Amino acid sequence: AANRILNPALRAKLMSAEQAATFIVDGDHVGMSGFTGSGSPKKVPLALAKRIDAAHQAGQHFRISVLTGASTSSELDGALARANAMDMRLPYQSDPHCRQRINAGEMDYIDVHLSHVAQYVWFGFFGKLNVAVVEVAGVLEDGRLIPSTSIGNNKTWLDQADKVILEVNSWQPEGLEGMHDVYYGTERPPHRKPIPLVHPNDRIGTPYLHVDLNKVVAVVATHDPDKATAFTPPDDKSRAIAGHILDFLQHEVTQGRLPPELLPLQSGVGNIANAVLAGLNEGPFENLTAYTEVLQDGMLEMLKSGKLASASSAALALSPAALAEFTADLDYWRQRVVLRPQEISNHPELIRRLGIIAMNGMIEADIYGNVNSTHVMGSSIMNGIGGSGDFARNAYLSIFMAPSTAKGGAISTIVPMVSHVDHTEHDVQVIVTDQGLADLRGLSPRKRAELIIERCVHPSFRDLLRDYYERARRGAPGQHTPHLLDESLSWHSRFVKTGHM
Ligand code: 0RQ
Repeated sequence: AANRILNPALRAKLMSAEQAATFIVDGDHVGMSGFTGSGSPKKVPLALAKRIDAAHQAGQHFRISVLTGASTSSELDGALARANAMDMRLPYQSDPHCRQRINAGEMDYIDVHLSHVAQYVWFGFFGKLNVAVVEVAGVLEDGRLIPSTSIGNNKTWLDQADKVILEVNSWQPEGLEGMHDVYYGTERPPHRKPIPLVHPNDRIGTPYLHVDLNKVVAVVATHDPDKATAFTPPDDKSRAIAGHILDFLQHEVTQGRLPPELLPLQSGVGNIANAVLAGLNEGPFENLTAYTEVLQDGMLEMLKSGKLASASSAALALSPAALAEFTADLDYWRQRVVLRPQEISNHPELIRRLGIIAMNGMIEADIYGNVNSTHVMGSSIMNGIGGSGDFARNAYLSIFMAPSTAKGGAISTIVPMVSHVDHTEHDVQVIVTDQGLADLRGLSPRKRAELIIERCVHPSFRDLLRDYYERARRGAPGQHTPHLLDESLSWHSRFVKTGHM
C-alpha cells in the first residue's frame, strides 16, 4: 500500500495500526469512515479494541464515542462492542454485538437521520470531534485523498477532527479514482446557497477528499477486503411485494402522474429492497435513474442490463460476487455511478427537487399509516432510521414495504398502533405487503385504515384487526383517528407474554 501514498509528508507518517491507535484516548469522540460495510477502516478499530480491552483488564476507564456514516463491519462495530469500548454510537448500526450492548442498556445509541449527522457536527451539536479514522484508496502527490467504496461523512470527519488517522487500503481498486463527487459548497446558515444539482448524475464537486496535512497524525497501510454480505435470492413474498409495486408504478404512468422513465429511484437496505430492484429489472420501464444512498446488487444488475442509465449513491453495498464484477470493469461503471457524501445523497433539498421515488423496508405499520422502521416490540433497536426518513418526508412518492407477517407468522406487521414511530402518517403514502398495496394519498385516517386492513393484512390477522377497528369506531372518544387506548398496544404485549400476537 505504501506506493499508493504519493505525498512524502504523509508517507513519512506510516506506522502500525497499534501505534496509530495510541492517538485515541478515553472519552474521545471519533468519526470513522464506513457505510453499509463499505469503506470502513480495517485495522485501527481492531487495534483500538485490543488497547481498550487491555485497559479494562488493568482496571482503567477507557470508552469512546463512535460516529460513522452508517453501519460498518464486524472489524469496527463488532470488535469495539465486544470490548465494551463504546460509550455512545451514532447514527446507524446493524452489528449483532453492537445491537446486543445497546439493548442490554450497556451503551448509548443515538438514532439520527443520515443527512443530519454532518451538519450537526459542524453546528457543534455533538460536541468536539477529537479524531477521524478514515479509509482511503490512495493519496495523491499533493495530499488529496482518493475516497474508498463509501464516502459517508468522511469529508466532515476530515474537516472537523483535531487529529486524523488515515488507512490507505491497497485492496480497494485504483480505478475508484474519478468515481466520487465531493461537494465543498455547503455553508452553515445563514450563508447557505442552493446546491447546484439538478440531475441525479450531475457532478458538482471534486473527485477527491481534502485534509489539512498538519492534522494527520498517522497513516496505516492495509490490504483488506470490504466485508460484503450476500443477498438471499428473492422469495415468493418479496416477489409478490415487487409485483404490487410494479403494477402501481405502471398505473401511475398510465394516469400521467409519472413519466414513462419514472423518477429517480431510492431503494433501502435489505433483501426485499433488492427483490424489488430485480422485479424492476424484468419490468417494462426503461432509461431509469437512481438517486440513493446504497447501491445494492439489484441496481448493478439494472445498470448492466441498461434499464438503469445511472446511479448516484453514498456507498456500494454489493455482495462479494457483484463487487468482483464491479471492480473488473471500473471504466464502464465510472460512466454510470457517482458516489457522494451522505449530506448530499440524502439532502432534503435535492430529494424534493429531483422528485425521488423512495422505497424502504419497515418493521411494522399501523392501520393509520404510521411506520416503525427501527424498534422491535417498542423497546429494542433493530438497526436505526438510516436514510429512510430523509427520503420518505421529501420524496415525490414514499413507499414502505414488508412481508405481512414476521417470525413464522407469530407477528402481524400491520398492527392497531405502532409500538414506535419513525415515519408519521404524514410522510407515508404507500404501504405494501405480500398481500397487496394500499395507496394512502388523499385519504383521511378512517379511509386509510379501511384500505390497509383490506389490502395489506395477512388473512390470519385480518378479522382481528377489522374487529379492533370496528369496535374503535363505536367506542373511541374521538372519531377522527379512532383508537381503543387500553387495547391499541395489546397485540405487542400479547406477543411479549405468549410469543404470538
Ligand atoms: O429478523 O432475521 O432475526 O428474523 O427484522 O426483517 O423481513 O428480513 O427485512 O432485511 O428488509 O429489514 C426495517 C429492519 C427490514 C430494514 C428493516 C425482523 C425479521 C428479521 C429483518 P431475523 P426482514 P429487511 C437505506 C434506508 C431502516 C433503515 C432504512 C431497516 C429482521 O429495512 O433497517 O430503511 N430499515 N434505511 O424477523 C419483530 C416485526 C418485524 C420483525 C421484521 N414486526 N416485529 N421483528 N422483523 N418485522 C439504508 C440506510 O439507511 C443505510
